[in-house]
Amino acid sequence: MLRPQDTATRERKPLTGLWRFKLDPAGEGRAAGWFTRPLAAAREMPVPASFNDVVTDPAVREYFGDIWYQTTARMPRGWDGQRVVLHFESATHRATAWVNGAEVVSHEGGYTPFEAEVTEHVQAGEEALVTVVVNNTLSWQSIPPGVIEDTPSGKRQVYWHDFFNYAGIHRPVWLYATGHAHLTDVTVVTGLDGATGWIEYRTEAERADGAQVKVVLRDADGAEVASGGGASGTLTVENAHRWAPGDGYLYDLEVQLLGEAGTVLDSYHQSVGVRTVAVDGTRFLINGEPFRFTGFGKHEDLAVIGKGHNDAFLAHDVELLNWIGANSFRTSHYPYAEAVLDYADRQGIVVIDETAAVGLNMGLGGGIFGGQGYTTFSPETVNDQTREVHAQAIRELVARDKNHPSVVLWSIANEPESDTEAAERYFRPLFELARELDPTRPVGFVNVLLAPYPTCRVSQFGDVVMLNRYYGWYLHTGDLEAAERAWEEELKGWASEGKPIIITEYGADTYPGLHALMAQPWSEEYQVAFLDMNHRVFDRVDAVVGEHVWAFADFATTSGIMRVGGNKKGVFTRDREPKAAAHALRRRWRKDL
Ligand code: GCB
Repeated sequence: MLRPQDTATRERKPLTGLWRFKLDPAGEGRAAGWFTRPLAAAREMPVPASFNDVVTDPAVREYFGDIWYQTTARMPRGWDGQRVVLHFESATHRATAWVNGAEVVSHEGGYTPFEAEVTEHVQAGEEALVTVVVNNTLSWQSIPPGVIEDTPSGKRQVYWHDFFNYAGIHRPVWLYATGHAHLTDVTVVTGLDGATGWIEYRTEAERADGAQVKVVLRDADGAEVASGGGASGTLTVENAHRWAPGDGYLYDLEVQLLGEAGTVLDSYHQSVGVRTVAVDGTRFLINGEPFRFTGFGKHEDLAVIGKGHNDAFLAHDVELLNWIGANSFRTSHYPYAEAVLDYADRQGIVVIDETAAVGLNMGLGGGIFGGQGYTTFSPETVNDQTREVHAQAIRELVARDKNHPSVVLWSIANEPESDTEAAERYFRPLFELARELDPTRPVGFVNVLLAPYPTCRVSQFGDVVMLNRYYGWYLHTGDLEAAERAWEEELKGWASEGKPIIITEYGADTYPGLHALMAQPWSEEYQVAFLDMNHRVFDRVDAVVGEHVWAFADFATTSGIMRVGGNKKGVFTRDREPKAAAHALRRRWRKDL
């Protein structure tokens, strides 16, 4: 699937703004044909945004089930005779859409795009009724999973990940038009041979019998540097300007589909960063040079709009990453908006790209250790069907993000159960799948403290070891000396595996403004001391090639005794003000100061 674009042959129209919105607790809307007419008794809701924090009614905030969104869009007059597509960048966690009463598409998974051709249901110059039913219920067969429990006060959605289950239409929705003969996919893989770069490209097209493909590569100044023809091929670039951390240099590959007499039937622009990624022993190499990750696990999480994408916060967050000396982040715990990855490409920020497979561990719940009363892997819980949904999530992640130079590593799950035979059986084929889909990038998963060295049975499949560890917080709370000893011992065990180790999470909840001379947990001083202790340990273990603090900013969670107005492990507050730890990290990471 290609991202909607405005090009010489393509035109798009955003459907962002206020949509009609209505909850459907009785689940009656489909049978009653709510998609055939304007939604009755609807309120208005912004798109893109989560609906949860826009409202004032707790019952709406916590609602799970069918949620209807509807808008009316006028087709541009110039789209007569064109192929028209309705495209969603995401709808959380699943959706079905109708155009003028006709069902056009259904999609499972809250963080990847989907689309449908709607040509036969619309008319240029006329209005079209676009209706979507989004469903935010989590089950054992959703990624992430959850269950609905019966409680004395009614049904309750339970899930095991430590962030609020925001839902709605979080990213832009588009209508776009192309000619009937059109490109459907472009893949680029890049390599380096000394100063020479090469770009292997593959294209796919539909309704394009007899059409030819022509490609032109231009540098950032617009000068043509290479060209070629054919549905696939290889271009070489002498003295290539490499994409590198901190230097987001991009070439533009224009792919044209040509008809008889050279008419341009379709044109698509793919940005290309020429770089390589490899793992060599305990080193993580970008362009053949050892790379050390500094940065954070993040969230898409903002006041009022929840997981709604916002360009101002994107630009500001990247300013803060640069200010603090972070060269990378992980899309914990789901694929982020595509605009985020485009921006990371242009800014030279390195990304660990994660699926939404979080919470597949019944030893954990909402950041709290302790049995959840279920068995993780069983025919009734996380089962073969779940694994197929998980596999599809990996396919869609790779399909969406394969061309981003910023993405250097796939993370196929966060903190699943990983010390059992069932876990080994579940994950082996998923690693095989990820490798088959993308042989060019390393693959890993994030290991939890419940499967410490040497008990993990899944890390054997990874090219890198990714560890979330909370020595000094959940373990040895307040006793950094004991934490330091225990942490170093475990880490040295992992180092003996001979793979690069990235510490994907380490962090301490910190209430901004709380101070303690004796560095007590929750104080700003303790967060600094906690990070210092971790850094001493990392600096003694050569195999550690990355440190991602948990978390970039404070974020919303479900409520509970372990959370004070959400998770407070942010180095920045939710509104992006620095805690003392931000300055301490800046001193460690900004080598130029
Ligand atoms: C973890 C999870 C993350 C939580 C964090 C915490 O290990 O990966 O989602 O928010 O711990 O703060 O407990």
